[in-house]
Amino acid sequence: MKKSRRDFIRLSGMAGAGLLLYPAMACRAAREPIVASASGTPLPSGTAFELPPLGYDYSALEPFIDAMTMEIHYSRHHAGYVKNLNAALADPGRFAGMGLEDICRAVTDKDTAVRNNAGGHWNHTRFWAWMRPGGSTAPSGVLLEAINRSFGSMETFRSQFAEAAKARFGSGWAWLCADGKKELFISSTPNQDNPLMSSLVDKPGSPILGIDVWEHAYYLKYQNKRAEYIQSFMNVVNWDEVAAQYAALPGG
Ligand code: MN3
Repeated sequence: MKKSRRDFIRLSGMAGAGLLLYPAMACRAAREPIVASASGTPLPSGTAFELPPLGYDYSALEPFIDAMTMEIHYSRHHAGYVKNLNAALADPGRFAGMGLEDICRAVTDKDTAVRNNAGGHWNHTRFWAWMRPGGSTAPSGVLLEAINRSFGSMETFRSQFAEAAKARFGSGWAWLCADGKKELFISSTPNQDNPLMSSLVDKPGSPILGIDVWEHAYYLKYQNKRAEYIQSFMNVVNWDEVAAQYAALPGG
């Protein structure tokens, strides 16, 4: 935990120094801190949340995710959630001193602005790390065993995950989650909610993979063809990142 926190602080400083304009420059440093910034580690008091480095070029996921979508999604949408989260926490109340993940766990249906923007920040921070330039890797080891145990096969998982993403009405996310025993399940949430928000979801869990199915995530390239976008997303999944997040969960 100590290392994660140090990395987060270091990265926050880099982001403030202008690396946001050149996300590719942050490539090497982005891997660990993307997880760290979304962890439950409390921020030092008085520190605002910051947009983490993307970790790759806007064009790096072409042809599956186009550069203009990535640029707008990251520099406008994600940046907007960060800005609005900081505004919502200007008077932090019971969220004082909490890390982003703990805020997600604590929000209720009374905390509209914090719920939407803490969710937006956490979800997108993970989302960038769940994709990788150069095409999808493949799950292996204990993660593949867990997928096979819960869904029977990788192919069945893929079709059930795609179905959850397709079936989400309006804006939201579909998730691959682990429960307290590290058993996997698929779920879907509206808007910027996520399965950490235990008072707001049917089945709480720790998301280890998620797909953004808001139209802003795909409409420029795919228009109304959400199913094609979902297939393209599956072509750039960073299963090494998913496996690392699964391995880091307690329990099992
Ligand atoms: Mn989005």
